[in-house]
Amino acid sequence: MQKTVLITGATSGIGEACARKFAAGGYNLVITGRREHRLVQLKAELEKEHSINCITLCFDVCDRKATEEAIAGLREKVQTIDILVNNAGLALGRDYFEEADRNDWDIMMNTNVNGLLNVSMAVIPLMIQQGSGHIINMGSIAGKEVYEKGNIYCASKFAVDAITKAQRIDLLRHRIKVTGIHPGAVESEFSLVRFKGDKETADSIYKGYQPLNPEDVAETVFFCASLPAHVCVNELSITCVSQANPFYTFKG
Ligand code: NDP
Ligand code: 8X3
Repeated sequence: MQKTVLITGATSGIGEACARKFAAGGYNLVITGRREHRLVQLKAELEKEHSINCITLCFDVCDRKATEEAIAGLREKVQTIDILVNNAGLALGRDYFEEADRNDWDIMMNTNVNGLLNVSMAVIPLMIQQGSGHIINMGSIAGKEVYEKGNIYCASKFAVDAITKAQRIDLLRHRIKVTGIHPGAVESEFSLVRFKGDKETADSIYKGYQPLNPEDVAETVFFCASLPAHVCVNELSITCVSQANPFYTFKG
């Protein structure tokens, strides 16, 4: 039986690359995001290229009711959700703590933490019912070490790390694997979003070295999902060769 993977934030970057990788690997897909036209376009492309089915769900992960309804509607459409990639997330702003915009903080915490909880709580009952599952949460090296002006983005990713560990412990008895992936700098729409459309600043983040690309992270996610049923990668940090951690990137 073909397996199904649900990927949040599949309209760009890492999530989109994961959708392409899993489709090429023969998985059926459930792809989510707020930009419906991108979901529709990706579905058409992947169903044409690969012998898979792709369901699109357009909702905001911060909206608990919309998340619950969208995922409840899957019960009639898919037999199982074998893998959940909790990837939707963002950074907004990069400011000193006392100068930051509280609204940015609320959006980051709501998306990166509550959004991940909303999706997890909607999918976990299905995994319990089927007696297996694999949750892959997108953390960050920013969830391992706090850097200057990273404050609440870092806090949200530290929370993702703690939630990942908690899920791994509490879901053991249901045979649900839980993996945390912690990438360093990845060139995607991430910085454009973080710097609110300021392309020059966003581009400057990736100058002078070769960052990861979304496909590099998708390879890693797919690897973790492809291991034998009794094996779980608990966590994995991945950076480009020029980056050691949030503080040290060799540019030259
Ligand atoms: P992108 O901006 O390219 O993609 C972010 C995705 O998240 C989009 O598909 C977006 O979809 C979705 N998303 C954001 N907010 C919401 C929301 N409220 N509801 C539903 N979907 C939402 O960034 P990346 O691919 O780089 O980021 C993906 C994940 O990887 C994030 O969790 C990020 O924190 C993490 N990460 C990124 C790194 C990087 O350097 N790029 C490094 C480490 C971790 P839409 O706008 O259509 O809703
Ligand atoms: C994104 C990586 O270093 O910009 O999570 O915070 S970083």
